[in-house]
Amino acid sequence: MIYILLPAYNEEVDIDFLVPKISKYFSEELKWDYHILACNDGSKDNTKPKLESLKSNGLPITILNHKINRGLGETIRDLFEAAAEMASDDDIIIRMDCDDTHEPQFIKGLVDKIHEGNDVVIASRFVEGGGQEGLNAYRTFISKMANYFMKFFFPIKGLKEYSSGYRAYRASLIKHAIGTFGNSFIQLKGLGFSCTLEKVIKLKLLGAKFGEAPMVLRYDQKRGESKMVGSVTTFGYMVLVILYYWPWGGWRAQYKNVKKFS
Ligand SMILES: Nc1nc2c(ncn2[C@@H]2O[C@H](COP(=O)(O)OP(=O)(O)O)[C@@H](O)[C@H]2O)c(=O)[nH]1
Ligand SMILES: [Mg+2]
Repeated sequence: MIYILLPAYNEEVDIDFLVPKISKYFSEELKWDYHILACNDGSKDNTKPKLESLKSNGLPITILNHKINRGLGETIRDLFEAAAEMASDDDIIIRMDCDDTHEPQFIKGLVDKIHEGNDVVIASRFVEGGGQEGLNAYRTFISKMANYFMKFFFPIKGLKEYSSGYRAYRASLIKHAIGTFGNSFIQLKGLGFSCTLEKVIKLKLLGAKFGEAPMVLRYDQKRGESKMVGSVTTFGYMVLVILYYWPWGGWRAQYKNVKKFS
């Protein structure tokens, strides 16, 4: 079973494009069992009724709801905890953006790489067959700098794409991570999209094996506004560097003796 996690904040427009595509891809091409877990994070638009009508039309979807907007960190925590409860060890959990920039057609490549022996596979713009469309020069530059920054402070062999939230995880790894870190699996909850990087760091501390599969980021298809607050997210990245190294070796020392994932 494949679980698809969708964090959704004011995504009433793009959800109507993305979700039917996921459903069509699974039922007509992959012919695999899948289940969507979507979290409406206190949206002020019609995201919640949209999700509910998709469910009443027979889509395999579980909807989590936050009455107030709690941010991506808490939403991701809730989605991963719910998925870990529902999934069996050999299931796969895939997290995508809801803004229709992450095409479902790349799921097969992610899953294949898990079956080749990786524990986490990141949908990457920076491998052969990957790329991006529709990102302006400023956003391209910022994204490149952010990825250099992450690679410098948190080197993982062979990994080039750190900031993409489109990833596949072994469900057994997520269960192991929640069992190990508890509520600290995602510790920086109010700091923008830094939770996406924190997950990589925490899984690296568990000895997870990372891989990448190609993805073309379709920013040209995004109809809603970006919710990325660059300043908060950048601050979150800095905090992660400090926590990872400091004091007395930071998280590297603190989690040195935890049971590794194998
Ligand atoms: N739950 C929740 N999701 C959010 C929030 N902000 C952004 N998201 C979701 O996180 C994903 C990434 O945001 P997005 O606007 O696509 O960022 P961008 O692709 O970097 O421009 C999307 O699925 C959003 O709906 C938030 O405050 N709460
Ligand atoms: Mg996005």
